[in-house]
Amino acid sequence: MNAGKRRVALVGAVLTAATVVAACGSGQVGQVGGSSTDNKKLVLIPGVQAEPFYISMQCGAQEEAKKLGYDLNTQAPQKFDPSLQTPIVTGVLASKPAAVLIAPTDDKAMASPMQQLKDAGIKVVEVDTSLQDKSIGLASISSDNEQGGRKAADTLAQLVGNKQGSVLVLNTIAGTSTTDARAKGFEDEIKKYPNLKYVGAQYTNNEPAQAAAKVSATLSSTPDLIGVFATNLNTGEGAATGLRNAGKVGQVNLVGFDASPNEVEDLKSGSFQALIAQDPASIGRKGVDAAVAAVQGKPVGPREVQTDLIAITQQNLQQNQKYLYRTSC
Ligand code: T6T
Repeated sequence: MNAGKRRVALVGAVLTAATVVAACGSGQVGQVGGSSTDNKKLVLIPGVQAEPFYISMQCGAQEEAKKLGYDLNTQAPQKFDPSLQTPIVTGVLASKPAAVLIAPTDDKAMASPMQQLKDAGIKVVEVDTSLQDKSIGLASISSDNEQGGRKAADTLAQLVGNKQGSVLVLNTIAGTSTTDARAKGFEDEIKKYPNLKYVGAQYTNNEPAQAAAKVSATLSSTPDLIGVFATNLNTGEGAATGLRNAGKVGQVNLVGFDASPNEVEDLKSGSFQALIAQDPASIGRKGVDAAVAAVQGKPVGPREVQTDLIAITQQNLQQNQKYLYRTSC
């Protein structure tokens, strides 16, 4: 055992002893770590702060926590980056909540800090993104992202009709479980349409400006570009800017993921032809349900829970208002 692990083990042992003593003192049967049944603290750690997808998730989680008599505190990194999310996890560990709901920003790099939560007796639930290691999170709540990618491919093919041309995927950061799955679903499904030539995926680092630049560069190198699939909100917003700058709105069909207020405005004005919207508030609510069940020692339910996805176009926007993301609760 190295020095770091020994320190974590020691802290874990002290926390366990302290919790048992406290619980015995109040006449209750104690559980280990942060998860005694009278601990009502939950923490949500989204992928990035001030972003409508995660704000909507937070709203759903907060509502559900309140209903169940728990306090939910949210702490998010400034960027979608495991080196910024890790210190948040470490700080949360010290505050000993009963459970943590987390959207890991990398499917491998976040395993070690999340394991520390688990080792301290804190219940861990994944919301939205997930780790490759399935042994840390008790439950994982997300959209069926691969199916979302397939839906994007079918929607794009329908929009293009019989025309021929090239299609591009703009992805975010490799190692993000959700967007990797969306790109894979799209890539598999687009093969069904021989009139569409898939020219591969490019990464935007989750930066709208990089997405806009990649669209401009691809328009120069691939003059028959007929479609773009942007795998998330920032990438989609940037791709729409790129098409506007190049005067290609409507000529190149843009299918985005998510439904931020900017994306919805861009759908109305025709920069996007379709958006694959998720249901982040449900992800938050179901995440809290799983976390509270675990804290109370009840069955958590299935480990993988999938929430709705819907393809929104100008035609069906009106009846799908409940899927549009929020910027405050
Ligand atoms: O698309 C969502 C989320 O599902 C993904 O994991 C990361 O990007 C978003 O937060 C949108 O920016």
